[in-house]
Amino acid sequence: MDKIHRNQLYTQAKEWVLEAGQRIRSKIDDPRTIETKSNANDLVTEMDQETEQFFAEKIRETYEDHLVFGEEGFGDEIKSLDGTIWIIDPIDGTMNFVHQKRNFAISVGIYQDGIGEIGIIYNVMEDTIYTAKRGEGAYKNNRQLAQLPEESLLKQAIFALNTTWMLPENPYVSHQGIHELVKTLRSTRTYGSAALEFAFVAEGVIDGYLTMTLMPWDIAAGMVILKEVGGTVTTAGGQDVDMLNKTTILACHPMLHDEVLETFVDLKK
Ligand code: 2AM
Ligand code: CA
Ligand code: CA
Ligand code: CA
Repeated sequence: MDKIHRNQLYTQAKEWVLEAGQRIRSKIDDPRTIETKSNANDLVTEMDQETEQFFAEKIRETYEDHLVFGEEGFGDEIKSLDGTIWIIDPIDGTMNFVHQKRNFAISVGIYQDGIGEIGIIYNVMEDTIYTAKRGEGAYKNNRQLAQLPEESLLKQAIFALNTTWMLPENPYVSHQGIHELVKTLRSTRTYGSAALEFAFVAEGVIDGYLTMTLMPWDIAAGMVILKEVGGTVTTAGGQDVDMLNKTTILACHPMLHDEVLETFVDLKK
């Protein structure tokens, strides 16, 4: 994608994200219809659905040949990464949206033939927007984010970790491995929005994010943003991320990435 095209697309995408965010904010105190999906804690509201529909309609009206890959099913059936694909999570952190009325984000990644060109993560209630265009740096609002520092050590790092997969019955990581990781880290945080967790790593307010079950729409924007500040993003086993399927994620400073992979992430096969 050439720079002029990318800039035009970025300007349009950002405008729609801000508009969608404004709609959510204006309805934040409305009564909610909350449904569940795969289990009792997997929530979805009419606002998740309306917001995804908003994007799907705008994109289809404006860019006939673009495709939409979204969580709530208003997009296209995506079987390959060919073409221009908007990978959208209309509300990332639905549980926070429902329970806290904050700490959730709109996440939009635009990919061209599998390459992340644009990433936008909007912390709706804070009115904070993280953006990146490939090769042009990452921004928080109008301020460019610094490159990650040259050196980083696990013993001084804060990682975002979701405590549910640290339970004994988790099928992914051995008990011993995860205990060692938690003991070695300076501390952990759990924010409940994968997109914001990526944005916080890019911003340098946390140093890494390790998680076991994410979908492409959770990470598409965050990967573009984090790569622009020199972060490394792979699966928890160090492989390239598959942008079509469910995946594990290790997103952090390159030095920490090696340290986590070498020492602690002892994935169960
Ligand atoms: P969501 O709010 O859009 O569903 C919470 O730790 C994070 O994990 C959120 O980003 C949440 O996205 C995501 N998440 C929740 N359930 C998930 C699931 N079953 N598969 C993948 N991601 C999930
Ligand atoms: Ca969801
Ligand atoms: Ca999500
Ligand atoms: Ca969502």
